[in-house]
Amino acid sequence: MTQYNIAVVGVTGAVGTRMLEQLEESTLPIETVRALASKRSAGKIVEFKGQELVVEELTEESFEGIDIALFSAGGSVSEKYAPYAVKAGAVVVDNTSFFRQNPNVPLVVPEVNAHALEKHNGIIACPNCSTIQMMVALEPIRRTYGLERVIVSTYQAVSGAGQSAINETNRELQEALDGKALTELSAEILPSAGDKKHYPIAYNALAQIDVFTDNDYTYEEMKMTKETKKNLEDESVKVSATCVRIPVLSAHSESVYIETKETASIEEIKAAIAAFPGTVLEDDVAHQVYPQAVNAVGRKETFVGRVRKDLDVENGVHMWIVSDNLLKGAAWNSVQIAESLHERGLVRPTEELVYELK
Ligand code: 25A
Ligand code: L14
Repeated sequence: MTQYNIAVVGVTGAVGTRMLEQLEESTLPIETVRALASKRSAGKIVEFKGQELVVEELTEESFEGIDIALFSAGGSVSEKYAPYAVKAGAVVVDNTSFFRQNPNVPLVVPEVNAHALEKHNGIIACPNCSTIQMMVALEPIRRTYGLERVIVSTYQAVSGAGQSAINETNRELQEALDGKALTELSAEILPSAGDKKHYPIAYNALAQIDVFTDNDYTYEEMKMTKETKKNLEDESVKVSATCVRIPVLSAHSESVYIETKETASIEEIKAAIAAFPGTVLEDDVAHQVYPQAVNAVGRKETFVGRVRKDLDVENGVHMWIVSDNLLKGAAWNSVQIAESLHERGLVRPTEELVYELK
């Protein structure tokens, strides 16, 4: 039987370390794993199935003999190196935003559109974490009742911004507990490493994730809009998002309002969610049962609760969607795509390179 050589790019990061864990648990037949990161991390040791792997510096030559390459080291790293991986004969599963809107690149959540893998050209993109968990929760409803519009507000964990944002949050929380005034705390990363000003997240809520675009939405919000349309293969679905960072380390929560095309009862909507792979209905308000971030950490599923009718709009439904942003939102969705590629016989070199080598 075929055994794959797998590369993980950004292996020491918040997402990369989870990718190794998900590969360990995976049904994929794995021959070797190559641990790749920046020069800064080269020489560090990571563990895979009890073996020690030495982290190597990522170069254009890193992908010789590699069948599957998982990328999560930021958009600029994927832009430069993913085409070299494809050229070397690997299939790339990319976690960053760089290739998501490229027409040659399928944007895949396996429960929703695994069929889109069939026409891959060497790179498959993973949607943004906030989009992925919303897609697994909404697809069962969309399939039966149609989806007219989505209005979402997110409550996002800091780990989405990488290990350095986790460290910054813990430092601020400790300083605050030690008595420092909340307005005196310093910040270098959040709300967005790429923006000019930085604000403390300790005991705060920041209505900015990523930088602002010229329509006054942030990139994170516009990613949710565009990626929902591409993943559902439906440009007509209306999507507006407000993305907010809260001082939670892992697991994103979302308040989602939808309008379906066909009228459905709440019982029918709940049954559709409960029957769908990858989602868990956690909704029993009589016993105060609803999804919570702390319970979702370390789990691959997406949890849905507080499902209820809008008070005014006949086809309007509200719900609360929670999932581990580093697992279904990133590492697990990537490994799950690799498993789907394997099951469909799609782990193969690409004949014509359709990406630019830089
Ligand atoms: O632009 P994008 O694609 O939208 O991505 C923006 C951010 O979103 C995160 C991603 O964090 C990035 O910060 N992200 C992307 N997809 C995500 C998803 N689905 C997602 N988050 C959640 N869910 P990341 O942790 O995946 O990777 C980027 C990290 O790079 C590190 N870094 C920052 N500045 C750096 C730097 N590394 C080296 N030099 C610098 N000057 C940083 O955090 C950042 O968050 P880290 O320390 O956790 O490093 C993660 C791993 O990436 C390797 N790496 C970084 N640069 C390179 C590299 N490897 C090879 N070549 C490089 N040039 C690091 O070594 C580490 O292993
Ligand atoms: O586009 O900072 O996949 O929480 C997901 C995590 C963007 C940044 C993406 C964060 C990233 C985001």
